[in-house]
Amino acid sequence: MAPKTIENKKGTGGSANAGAADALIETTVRTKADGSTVSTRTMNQSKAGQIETDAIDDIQVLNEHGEIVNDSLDPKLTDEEVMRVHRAMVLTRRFDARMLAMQRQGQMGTFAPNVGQEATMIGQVFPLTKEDWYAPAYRSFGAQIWRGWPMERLLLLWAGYGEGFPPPDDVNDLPFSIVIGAHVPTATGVAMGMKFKKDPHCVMVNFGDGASSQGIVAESMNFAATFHAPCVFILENNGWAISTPVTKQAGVDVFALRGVGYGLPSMRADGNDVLGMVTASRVACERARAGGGPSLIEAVTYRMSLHTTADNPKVYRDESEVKAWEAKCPILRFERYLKARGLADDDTIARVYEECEREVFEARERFRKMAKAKPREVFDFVYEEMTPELEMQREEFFARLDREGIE
Ligand SMILES: Cc1ncc(C[n+]2csc(CCOP(=O)(O)OP(=O)(O)O)c2C)c(N)n1
Ligand SMILES: [Mg+2]
Repeated sequence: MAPKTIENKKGTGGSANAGAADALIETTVRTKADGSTVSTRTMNQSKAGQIETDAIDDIQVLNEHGEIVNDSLDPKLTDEEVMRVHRAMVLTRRFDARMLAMQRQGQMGTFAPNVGQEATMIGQVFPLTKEDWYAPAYRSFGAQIWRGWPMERLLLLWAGYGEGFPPPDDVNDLPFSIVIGAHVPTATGVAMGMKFKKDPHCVMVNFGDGASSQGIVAESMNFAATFHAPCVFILENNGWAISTPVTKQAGVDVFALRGVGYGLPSMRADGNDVLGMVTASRVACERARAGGGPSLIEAVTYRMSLHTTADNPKVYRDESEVKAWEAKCPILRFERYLKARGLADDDTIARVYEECEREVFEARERFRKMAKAKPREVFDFVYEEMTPELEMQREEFFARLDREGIE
């Protein structure tokens, strides 16, 4: 069978290579009973491996050694900005590690770790303003902290407290959905509304490689493209959708091609290079705000840790794959860059880790003071009007709590 791989060629964002595409189409002419002819155009699968497209921009600024490999794409962040980006990535990782420890100690609910994806997280939200909207998926707490979510609120959220769920009043984020891809049409809808109201801002939504196979995600991208909605789609290709590898997720290995199919300007960024992510995201946000419509960014990264705390990846993936990605660590790479830029040495970096660790501990203390179980809430939040059976159960349960002196 012909290989299905479509190789991506480094490009400049021009139109797809029409010549190569034409060569893939075969025209068959069939004569009907009445003598008229119909022609059918089909894809010549035997040539599918030969598609070359320059419709996708490849974006990398820092290589694995922290060296600038493409100066023209460098977002030229100030000293203060790069240090803030570094701190945000470290804070994300410390928060992640602490939440995992808390979960293992029974103090935290199930959550989806973010280790290895910090550059994707922070790079994508860096260009957003407070007025722009952000619709995160469930593995996005680094980005949420950057956007202004207090860490204790995120701890409440993952520990199952209702008050942790709504975004803070002054943060233009949407609540996320555990139903894969379900938040993507909402983001497109908000973007379409913004266009209608001539609101000059944009909406960013992130989702995974697995989510990109959901029909609703395809519909959302198509709607956004058709109606020119100011929406930035971030497709986080982290190699896995629970135990399904990307090789079993799609007939292409370049997920950015999905955007090309809808007519979205599409980029493929090194998701472990925070500067590349900032550039890709900035280009897409500026395009959206300027009336240029939606874009797609495939962020190529890797889920270093568990899918969620309920999962053990050792049963379905080879640890050597994880080891290979350790060398591409987004934080270590950025630290090499900071050192070469003369902004940090081992001591300054160690101090950032200590300060972030302290911040996380302080948030944990605030969380512990707030996390008071409210058993009477178990009947709230599901039905606007409860069924008679539930009413009865509630009465019975409340009577028992009253007898036992529980609030
Ligand atoms: C509609 C729906 N189907 C299945 C699931 C179970 N599920 C939870 S996470 C997940 C994989 C998602 O993978 P991906 O989109 O790549 O995101 P990642 O977890 O890798 O960040 C699945 C199938 C779900 N939550 N919702
Ligand atoms: Mg994934």
